[in-house]
Amino acid sequence: MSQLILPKAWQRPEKEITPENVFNNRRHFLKLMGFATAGIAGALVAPPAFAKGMEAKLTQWMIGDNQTTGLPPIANLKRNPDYTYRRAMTKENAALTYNNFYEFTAEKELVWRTIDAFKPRPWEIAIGGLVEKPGVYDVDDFLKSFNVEERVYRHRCVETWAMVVPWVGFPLSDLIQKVQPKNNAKYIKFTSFDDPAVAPGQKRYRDLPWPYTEGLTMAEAMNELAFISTGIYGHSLPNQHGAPIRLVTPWKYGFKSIKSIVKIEFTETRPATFWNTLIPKEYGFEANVNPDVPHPRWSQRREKMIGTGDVFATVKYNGYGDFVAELYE
Ligand SMILES: Nc1nc2c(c(=O)[nH]1)N[C@H]1C(S)=C(S)[C@@H](COP(=O)(O)O)O[C@H]1N2
Ligand SMILES: [Mo]
Repeated sequence: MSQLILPKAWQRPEKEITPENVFNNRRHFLKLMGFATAGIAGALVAPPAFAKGMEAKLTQWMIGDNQTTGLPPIANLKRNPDYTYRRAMTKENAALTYNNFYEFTAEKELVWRTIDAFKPRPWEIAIGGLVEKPGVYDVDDFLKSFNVEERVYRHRCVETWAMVVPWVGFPLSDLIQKVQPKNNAKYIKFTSFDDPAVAPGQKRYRDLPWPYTEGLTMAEAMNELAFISTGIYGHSLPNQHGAPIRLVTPWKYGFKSIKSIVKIEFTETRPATFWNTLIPKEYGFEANVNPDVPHPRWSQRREKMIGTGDVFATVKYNGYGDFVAELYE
């Protein structure tokens, strides 16, 4: 199906895994998942107390009152006023220090501390499958042809934490128009990197269905809300948010918003995806935010903002029904 020629670094290293390791690792990973979930009610209010030496790293990311990462600001950035969020913006230090990025660790407070070996440059992105213009591009060359804007979006993790952050990027539909999918393309599949040498979670939980993958229908992908993010808070993406390029689908649970993309493919059939493969009963392919459909292990009626601990009622489609409800009628 795919015409891609994959660079060596993306190929899964042939590692021997014994059945015993597979079982223990998977059980441990899933246990951590459950544990993290049970901790939600208490955890998120303040950024964690950092171990000695780690404060310096955070300070390095947070320059003065702007709480920026120290990454250079993006010039002439315009905030698109079409997307209202009706909630207080999350402070950057809260978003930087509470992440889901299972390639690194299953513990959200620790992602930012396990991510320095990961290098988002140089980076290649492959476009393939049912598309007129397949190719492998240097990410910076590829991104040059898109105009970035800022959009403030709500984000709702399936595990009930939420945030409001200013993403920098461009509509996914711009990318799709550029690469010209064929008429029989029905889905778009995204693939993250696979490199256990720099990602301790991938090394430890080697039997999970890496690389992380996600997908959308073409209609969802063409919706104006679907966004390719290359930055956050006015600068490029720090590692923990999915550098150098990620997806943002704010009407869906956060796990759909795949980070650190290396491959985008157009397919005729629905692609297998990471969480859906691992636990299909708990993580559906569609995964639209919906307070009326509980997760098998917890209610989805309420959500808690990271940084402040404010609790809100969860809204269908995460409040973006005006944009997307028609896709599902
Ligand atoms: N590659 C990859 N992408 C990922 C994840 C992940 O573990 N790996 N976690 C997802 C989940 S569950 C959420 S809630 C968001 C979190 O994004 P943030 O850490 O930038 O807030 O990223 C999503 N994208
Ligand atoms: Mo999530």
